[in-house]
Amino acid sequence: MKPMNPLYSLSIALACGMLSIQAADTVYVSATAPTGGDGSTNAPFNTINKAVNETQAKTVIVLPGLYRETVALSRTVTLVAPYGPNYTHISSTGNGVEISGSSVSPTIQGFMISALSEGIWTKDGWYGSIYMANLVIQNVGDCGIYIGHHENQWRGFTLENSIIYNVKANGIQTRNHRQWFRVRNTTITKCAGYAFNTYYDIGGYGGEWDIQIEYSNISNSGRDYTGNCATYIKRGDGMSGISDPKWVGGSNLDQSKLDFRLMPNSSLRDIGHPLMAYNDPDNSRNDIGAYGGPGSLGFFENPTQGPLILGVTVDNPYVPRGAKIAIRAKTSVYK
Ligand SMILES: [Ca+2]
Repeated sequence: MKPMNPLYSLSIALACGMLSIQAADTVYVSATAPTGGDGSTNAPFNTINKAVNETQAKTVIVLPGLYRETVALSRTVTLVAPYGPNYTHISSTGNGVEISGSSVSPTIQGFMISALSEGIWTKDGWYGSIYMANLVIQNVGDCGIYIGHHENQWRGFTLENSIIYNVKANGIQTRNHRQWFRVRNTTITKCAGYAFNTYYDIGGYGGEWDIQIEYSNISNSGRDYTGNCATYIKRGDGMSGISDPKWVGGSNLDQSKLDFRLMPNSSLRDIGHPLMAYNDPDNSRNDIGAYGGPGSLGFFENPTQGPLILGVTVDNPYVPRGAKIAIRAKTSVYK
C-alpha cells in the first residue's frame, strides 16, 4: 500500500478537528441529567465543571437547577443561565466561582451564587478581563466578589445589573495592583462588612485602583465604603441608597423565598443607566438589579405589564363534601 501523503493526512486531521470544534462550540448543562452526557441538548452534562472543562466549548448554557459545586474557570468561556437566577443556583461549600489563568476573559451571566467562602474569587490571573451580569450573589460566608492578593494582575472587571446581598464580609473587596472595575445598575445591600473595601497593601505589590460606580444602589447601613475607597472609587451619576429594594420575596429574604425580582412599585425600576444600550427587554429604561438590562431577556418579568400574583390563600379548606371554598389571590399591577 502506498504510504499516505503527509500533507493529505494533515488536512484530514485539520478537517476532523474543525468538525469537532463546530460540534462542541456550545454545550449544555442540566443538574438533573444522568451522568455520562456529552454536552449536547439531548445529553447535557450534569455539572457546570464538566462543561467548562470541555476545551472546545465557547458557550456553556446552564439549564435550571441547583448546582452544588465550586465552578473553576480557567479559560475564556461564556457561562450563561438563560432562565435567570431564580431558577439557576450555584451553591458551594467553598467558593462559588473561582477564576484563574493567563488571558482568561470569561463572561458569567444569569446565576444565583451562594457559598460558604467567597461568592466569586479571582485567584491567580493575568491580563484577562471578567464580565459579570444579571447575578444574584447572596448568602455568602465571606465576600461577594473577592479580588485576591498580589498574585492577581487582571486587566479589569465589569459588574452590571446584579445584586450582592447578605454576605458575611464585604460586598466587593479589591486588593493590590492597578486594575479597573466598573459597576453599574447594581444593588449592594446587607453586607456585614462594607459594600466596598478597596485595599492597597503599602509596600506590597503596588498600584492604584480605578473603580467607577454609576447608576447603582449602594445601601449598607452606613458601611458603604472603606479602605482606600475615597482615593480610588469614582462615584458617577445615578447613585442611590434605597434600603428597601422591594423584592418580590421581601426585603429580608429567607432561604426558602429567594425571589429578587422587583415589585411593581419598587423605586429601583427605571433608574438604571439611561443609555438605550442598557434598556430592559420591554425597551423601558434599565431596572437596577439582576432582573433588568438587556441580559435579562429570558427572565424579565411583566413584559406585558400584567398582574403579579403575590399570594394565594384558601379560606377554610376543610369543608364537607359539596360545600364551597374560597380561593383568594393578592395581585399587584405594574403601573
Ligand atoms: Ca424598566
